[in-house]
Amino acid sequence: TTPGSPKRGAFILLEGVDRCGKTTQVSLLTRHLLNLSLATVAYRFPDRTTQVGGLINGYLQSSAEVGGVDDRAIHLLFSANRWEAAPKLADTLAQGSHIICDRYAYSGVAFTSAKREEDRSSMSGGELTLDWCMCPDIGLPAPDAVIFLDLEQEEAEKRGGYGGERYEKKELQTRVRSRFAELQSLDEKDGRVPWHVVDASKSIEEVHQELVSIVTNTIDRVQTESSPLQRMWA
Ligand code: Z5A
Repeated sequence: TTPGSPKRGAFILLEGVDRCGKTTQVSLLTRHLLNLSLATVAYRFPDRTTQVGGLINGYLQSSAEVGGVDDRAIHLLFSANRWEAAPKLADTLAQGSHIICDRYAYSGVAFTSAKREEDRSSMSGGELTLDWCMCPDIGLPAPDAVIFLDLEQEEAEKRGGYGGERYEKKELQTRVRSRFAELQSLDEKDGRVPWHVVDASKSIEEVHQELVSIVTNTIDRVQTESSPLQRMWA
């Protein structure tokens, strides 16, 4: 930060399995910060409004039985969808706005690395290892905190049956949850991006209060320490 320029905003990421309440909490948090007159922007990935996002949307909404898209190709599209937003993310933060983001690179890695059992229509061979899946996202702006909304599969299912999208299946979601845990351990070993695991089975208001406290502390830390924006897995 040069003298006179605003302190950068904090980049807060919400991750979790399907139905854990990310969308609900992102909008509550965004409203909370805006009510405090703190400039805040909500992001979500995939961003289905771009051309790349349109391809992802078509893929997610088509039946898994309809083959033809290689697992690696779709993985790279999800990553491209983040890279096309990366300059805007970095700019927004540099201008002093906070970002509350619904899914990001951790979802990218967790879902692709968990899907092989599901997507037998895939034409690609070999393993989709965590390492392989992480590579395309190396260097993206890194969040200052990951908030993982943790929800048992049985609880998630009580929130309504899964819809028709390709990844909304019980076995896949269970594997995704354990991939997230592996990514959390990697970040904890690395010691740069802190994770906060929150019990998402509590009421919307209880979860919100817990997130407000994490977000407030993260903003304080980022702005007090003037910490520079980090890069994902670099
Ligand atoms: N994906 C990928 O493969 N690779 C990538 O790189 C990325 C994503 C970024 C679409 O994502 C798919 O893309 C997703 C991962 C994959 N596949 N799956 N599964 P998406 O973001 O578009 O969709 P989603 O994340 O699955 O969103 P969602 O279903 O809307 O879930 P949510 O945002 O976590 O939950 P919600 O909409 O806030 O709440 C769900 C319901 O529960 C709703 O009725 C709420 O009122 C209710 N709710 C929320 N909180 C509570 C509490 N605390 N108690 C009770 N009920 C609650």
